[in-house]
Amino acid sequence: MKFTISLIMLPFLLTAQIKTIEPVSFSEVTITDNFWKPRIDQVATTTLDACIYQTEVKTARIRNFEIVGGSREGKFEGIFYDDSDVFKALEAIAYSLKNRPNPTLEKKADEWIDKIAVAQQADGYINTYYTLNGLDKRWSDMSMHEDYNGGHLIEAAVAYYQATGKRKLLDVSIRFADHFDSLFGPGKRHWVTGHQELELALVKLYKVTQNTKYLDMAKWLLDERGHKYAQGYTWTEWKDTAYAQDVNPVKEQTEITGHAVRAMYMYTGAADVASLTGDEGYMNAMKTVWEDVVHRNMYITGGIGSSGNNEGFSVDYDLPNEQAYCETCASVGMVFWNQRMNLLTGESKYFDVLERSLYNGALDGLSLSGDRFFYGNPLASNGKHFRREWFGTACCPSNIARLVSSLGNYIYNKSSDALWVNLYVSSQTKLNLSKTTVSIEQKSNYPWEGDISFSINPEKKSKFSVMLRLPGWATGETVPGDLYRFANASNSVITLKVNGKDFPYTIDKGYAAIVRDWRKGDVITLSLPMVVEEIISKETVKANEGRIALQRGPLVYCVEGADNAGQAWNFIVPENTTYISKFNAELLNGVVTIQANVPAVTIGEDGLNIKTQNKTITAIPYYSWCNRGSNPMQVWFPRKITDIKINY
Ligand code: FUB
Ligand code: ZN
Repeated sequence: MKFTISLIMLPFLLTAQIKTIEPVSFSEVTITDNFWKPRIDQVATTTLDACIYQTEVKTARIRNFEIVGGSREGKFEGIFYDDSDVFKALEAIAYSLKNRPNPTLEKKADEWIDKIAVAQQADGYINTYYTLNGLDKRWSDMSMHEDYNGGHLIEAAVAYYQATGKRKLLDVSIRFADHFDSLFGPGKRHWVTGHQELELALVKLYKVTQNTKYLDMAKWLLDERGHKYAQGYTWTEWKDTAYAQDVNPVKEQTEITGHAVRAMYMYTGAADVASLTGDEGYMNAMKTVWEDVVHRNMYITGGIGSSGNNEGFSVDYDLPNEQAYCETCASVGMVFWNQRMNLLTGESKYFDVLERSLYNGALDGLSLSGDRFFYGNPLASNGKHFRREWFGTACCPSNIARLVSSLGNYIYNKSSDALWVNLYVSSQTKLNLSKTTVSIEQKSNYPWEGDISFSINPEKKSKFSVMLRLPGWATGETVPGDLYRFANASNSVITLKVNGKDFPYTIDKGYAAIVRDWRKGDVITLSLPMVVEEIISKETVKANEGRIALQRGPLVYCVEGADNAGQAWNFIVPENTTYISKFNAELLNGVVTIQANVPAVTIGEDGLNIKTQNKTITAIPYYSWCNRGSNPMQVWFPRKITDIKINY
């Protein structure tokens, strides 16, 4: 029979081709890592307790649900998006229950879920703010986060169902999604979400239910933007169309604008929709906007959204250090979006950026004690910043908690005959590759050391590809684009061996491709050069003029007063400085420090003169600063004395 491809079939074929790469779920990955396992355990034992205490005891978030459900009397207390924090905490609990089963925690989650279910209206609507302040006003103001709250409900429900098999919350979320669908969509009312989130959540709901209605809704929501459909509606909270990424249709967008978290969530949903539908308009727009973010608007920490005014982007290259807003949630959003971009394209550069945001901008949001948080993550401090127990707008704590506890989602991708290793995190997983079951064990002391081993154990001899990400920082590319570059290209090389012998790998989209017949007991060893690199930023970034930053492996470093006699702003780092790095198990839960002997400026005893004398400065990983009280801190160090800001 002759087989021809019709134009109508093309999108489906594209979809089939694109969809072949998928992430290995956190539920199939056991993390054993020296760096991450203690953080994941700490989220389970400490961070979640803090979230539960704040959500249930210190604030009225759970009480609002009880009042709606009738088990308590009272009025709504809090902010209209507070329900979302309950859902995000539940999502973090779900991942955590899989990582570390805990019947008491599960009982608490079930209790919350019962209260949420009772608070759902008969038509599927769920929102404590409007239910207690007048249901007649619901869905009248696109900026009031009803859909944002609903999106977080869906994400929590999917995670809880996947972790526990319990579907009560999933059913609540399906009723909410169906309620939304009954009001909005083609031929019904327009809706431009004030805070994007529902798009990516609906994709998750589609994946778990396989009901294409939810994928269509996600795409419809994205298609709604950029047509001024919001005009004529009340927008209490919205500032302008650029703030809300509503100037142009998403498919025609080329520049990043506005609120950073909203943008990240929207582009995550758009990349998801592009992967699942093969829609080239979304694919191309995503790539262009991503370049605008990474090439012109991203901090070296992978943080984004420099301006506090709009909690987002300002103009290109406006990256102030001390005033950097860099919300923790925006870095978490960078992790989401870059994962989806990698799935869409197969290119490793998206994981290079993801790794940067994860280990630096996002992880900085969580204290080493697990119960203090940063909302903003500046790259310089005069010593007045401090970590807080909670915030009035408390989006960041549960966001970092859900990210850390779902880390297993980001380590591996798979197809029918290939495994991609995206993150170097010691872990075990078992997969079907080329029709056989393969156990994989990854081991390293990353990010402190660059030697990584993989035991590959197929049940029977089999040919498949193992693709190892060659991080940009190890191949001489600081960050994709030219915003940042290494001052001196290091001569260190990457080595890759299979069973102790050099393997002649090819490079495919930034991954070392090892294609061969694998047998039980095969071992890959990858050695990445962990050297201290000086980074220079493009001259157009005025804040970093005449300055360098330090990076070792994936970690960006800073100098904090606590290690430097209370000072972090009084030294210069001239060219040809020598750096010594060493692991200090006693410091900050164990970190590699970088030390250098450099000129430091002090004010003479007479108060009339300044003098310069050499001192040893100690730099620590950026994520670990401000864990010993408030301290001055800097990431970008001056080369010359004229660039020292002596005030600090
Ligand atoms: O609007 C909900 C959350 O509050 C946003 O994601 C954060 O940026 C903060 O504005
Ligand atoms: Zn936040």
